[in-house]
Amino acid sequence: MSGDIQTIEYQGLPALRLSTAAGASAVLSLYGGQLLSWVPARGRERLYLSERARFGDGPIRGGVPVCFPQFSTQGTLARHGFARTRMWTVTEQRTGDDFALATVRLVDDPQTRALWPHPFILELTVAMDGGRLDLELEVINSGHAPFAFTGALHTYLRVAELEECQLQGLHGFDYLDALDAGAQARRDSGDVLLFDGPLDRHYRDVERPLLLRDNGAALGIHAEGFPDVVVWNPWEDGNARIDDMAPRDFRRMLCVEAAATHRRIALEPGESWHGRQTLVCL
Ligand code: TA6
Repeated sequence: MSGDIQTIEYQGLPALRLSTAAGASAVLSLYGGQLLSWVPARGRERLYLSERARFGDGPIRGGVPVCFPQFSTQGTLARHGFARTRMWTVTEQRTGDDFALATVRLVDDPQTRALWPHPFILELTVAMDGGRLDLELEVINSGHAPFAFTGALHTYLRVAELEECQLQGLHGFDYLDALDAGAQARRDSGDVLLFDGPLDRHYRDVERPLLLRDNGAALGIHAEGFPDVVVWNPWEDGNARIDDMAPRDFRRMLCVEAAATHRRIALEPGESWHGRQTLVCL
């Protein structure tokens, strides 16, 4: 038996449902090129998707939003750029005995050029087998002038209980605290990162895989190409200010994002860049 990819409608949006013979599944929305669900074989849902999420009306709260060509408010565009609110198209679907893979693409058009004057091709490839998910983002400069961008795979992990979670691997790396604007970079000195308050940290040049322990389950988080890691949880007060998240949902989610934030990535005409985030059930 082989994997399967179906074209479906998910909350009114066109989407792909990927499944593998071993029983893993994922849902990829063409709105935003956003992964909305990932259930590994014999496992539980690993992505947080808000029950109050809006679908097709602004950003979708949860899954893996693609932030491009701007991370957060690091520029003049709307926060996290426009890729997460555009319609993408499917360019490739493949399945094998133990995997399913789909690629979706976003290309510049008059609306994106009115916001950001650069021709580009953005491709997101989602590949999974029984217990592993790879998300690869490729950016191509298809124009005649150089451009530079920041961005991220803004992965919302679903956790059983945030206060029981431990994130390992960030020890010794420098970070900027986005909750303390203007502060100098600090160095993480804890063995593990624990969660007992709001957090919005931009770690730089993280060269090590991370491990998230969550109520007995362990998830490996690895990035290639993306130099930075953003860890975000709004905690109770921040949660209350987010109208598309149910109260106290902050305890069920943790964003661990593969990001390019502290240095813009520059591409000459014809050049491309790619970055990947891999999640592995351990
Ligand atoms: O990646 C962390 C962050 O930039 C936070 O500062 C935060 O507010 C968040 O992303 C969510 O942004 P959004 O525009 O989706 O509400």
